[in-house]
Amino acid sequence: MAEPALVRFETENGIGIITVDNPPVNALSPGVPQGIVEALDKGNADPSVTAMVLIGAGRSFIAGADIRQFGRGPAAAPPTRRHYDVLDQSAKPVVAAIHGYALGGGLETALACHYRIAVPSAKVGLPEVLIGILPGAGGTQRLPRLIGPKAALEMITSGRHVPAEEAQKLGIIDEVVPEGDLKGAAIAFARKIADQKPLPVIRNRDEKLSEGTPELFEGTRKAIARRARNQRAPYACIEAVEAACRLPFDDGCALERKLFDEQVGSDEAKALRYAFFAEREVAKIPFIPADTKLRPTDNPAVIGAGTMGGGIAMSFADYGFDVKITDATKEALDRGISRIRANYETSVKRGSLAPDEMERRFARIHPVDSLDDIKDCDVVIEAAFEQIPVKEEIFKKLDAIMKPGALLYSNTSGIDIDLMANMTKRPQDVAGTHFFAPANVMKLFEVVKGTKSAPDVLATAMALGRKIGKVSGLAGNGDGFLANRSRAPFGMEINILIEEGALPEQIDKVMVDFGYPIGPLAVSDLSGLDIGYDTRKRRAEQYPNYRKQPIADRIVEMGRLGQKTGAGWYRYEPGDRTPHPDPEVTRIIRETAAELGIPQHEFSDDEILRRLLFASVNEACKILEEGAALRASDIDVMWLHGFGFPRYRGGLMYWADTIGVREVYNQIAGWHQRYGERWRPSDLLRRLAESGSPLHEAKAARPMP
Ligand code: 3H9
Repeated sequence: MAEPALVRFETENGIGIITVDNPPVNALSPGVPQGIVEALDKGNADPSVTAMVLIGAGRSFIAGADIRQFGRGPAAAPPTRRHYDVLDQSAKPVVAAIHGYALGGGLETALACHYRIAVPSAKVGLPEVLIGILPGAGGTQRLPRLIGPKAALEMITSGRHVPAEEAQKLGIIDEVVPEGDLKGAAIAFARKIADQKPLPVIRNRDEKLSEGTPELFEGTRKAIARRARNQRAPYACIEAVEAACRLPFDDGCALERKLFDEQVGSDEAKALRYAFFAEREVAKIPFIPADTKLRPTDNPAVIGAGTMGGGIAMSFADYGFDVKITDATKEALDRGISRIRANYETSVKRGSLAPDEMERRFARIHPVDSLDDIKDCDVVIEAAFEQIPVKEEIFKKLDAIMKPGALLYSNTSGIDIDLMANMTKRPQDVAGTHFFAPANVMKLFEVVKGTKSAPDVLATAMALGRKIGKVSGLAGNGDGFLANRSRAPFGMEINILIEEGALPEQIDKVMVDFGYPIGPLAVSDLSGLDIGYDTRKRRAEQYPNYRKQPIADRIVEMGRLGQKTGAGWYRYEPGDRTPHPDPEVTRIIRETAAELGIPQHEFSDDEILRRLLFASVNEACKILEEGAALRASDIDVMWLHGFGFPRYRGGLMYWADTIGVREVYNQIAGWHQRYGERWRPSDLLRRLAESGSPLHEAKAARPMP
């Protein structure tokens, strides 16, 4: 059977309709640009055609170049006529009819058309910077000519998706048309143009630019410096827009192309492309069919109005859900509701949330007195105290009152899901849905599989996470599940390094230079050191071999709980969050180390980085060995969205591959000899090193229990 055509051409009422049909997102894969060129040639050659419409089949206009083709070397024969140029030069006007997404090369295609219309739900953008490149098909030259360099610079350096109505205000879209019959509206629009004499073929390459001042570009460079640290793509974007203001169109395009070619094969671009595809992969659970029927989740409830429960309720409200929330006492519930309100008010004060939108969201959060008030909910997320008797009481009660088929999820970060599942007569309906603090901000949503969790209960949890703007990933039900377990050795190694003579400020600097937005010790001060202290105490009681962290304990026992007490690993001035290195902390470290007889060393930055991250790489391999993670790339996604790992380094395992699996293994094996058992290399790591297979491509060694 012949392959279906990627691009179709037909005529309707004197208008040529060019339809791109390359599911799922109409990427500009090989064959699509050529198809557009052929269709344009047909339309221009056909005397009955006066204007043309370019439209996408399925759910989108065109989502951009086919990212999978990047890094595969040059195409066998680069096209002699690029569809952007052929569009631009078409003698007959072409109207881009946009629904879904017009992104990257897709928006560049639309910009090369002479008119653009869109439905209100459509989004346009040049998100190339997010995959480590810059627009490479004239976007940096056409967009500033269309909407001015300032607005173009903002769109191109942020990569954000701009909704149709805003795009119309900016001048990208000529007309927003009602949803429903985009093709009909585009034909009508094209007819209106075709009736004019001479034919108005508007090419924005001809526009002149004026307002691009050196201050604008310097100001943008300064403004992005923090988030663009260690990256080149955002600066290449600025350079290309700057060129649009100073060079003729074709010269600007040549510079843009040169920068694009330099950037597309860079380590930064490779890592960001990897992250993009890893984020799509993490959504797939190989042992659950993709067409599994999901359970309803329209009517959620949260149990526990503490910091986590409140943040979870906000996550629902932020994405349009009406959510019920309850707590054991009226006081706790009232306190929780006040905290939610205060959190929203902070966002309003910061300017990130409009006051009326805040009221809308707040009104979706419904406090209720007791568990009986949530019995008809489709889904419950339990976020009560992390104590087994508390969980027992709640799950037994839920079992007794909830309607059949209701989803019983727990936000626990440390309690065995099976324990809770087995407190009910419906263990198949129970699973973990682990949020990361602050729950309304952090994107990671760890779905924890209990031994008896039903496939549709897991699939629904994964989908629910996505519905509230999270990145869902599946974890096995081991101690610490997946994300926290893989990070625990990183935290432990920080404390050991400090005992051995590294200072908090040195460790934080290494990690910030590496790309973290903030160092791990400054983060601990921000969240409060008492949380870790309590966890350590619990673990020490639970596990007799648990390695104590005497310096961290001593800091807390001195009343230094972090920012909230004005001192932790650092000291703080009143009303100021800047961490200042504290000689008192140095004294505690030196004194405690001397008492314990731990020799002190100087550490190079590289040694610190490797000690911290390799410890976690080894643990991640053990997790894969046990089948508690499906794929190494899932672990990477969890580090990106749960722990602020720098995205342009791909993720923990991807980064380790940039060092080399053999080197990572040899280093860990060496430390095993030197420091003992905690560095015992995982078998999986050894096997990967022996075969030279990349860490980031590793899969679970056995099925998830
Ligand atoms: C570019 O255009 C460069 C030009 O300037 C210059 C060229 C010379 N390519 O995300 P989803 C796949 S750079 C290949 O789950 P959604 C995706 O992997 C490009 N594949 O759907 C997934 O596959 P699978 C600039 C792509 O509805 C499936 O489509 N454009 C591409 O949640 C569904 O994706 C971008 O950066 C692609 N471009 O979100 C846009 N896009 O089912 C990148 C998607 O096998 N794309 N796939 O896992 C997106 O941001 C989102 O996919 C989008 C839809 C918002 C469009």
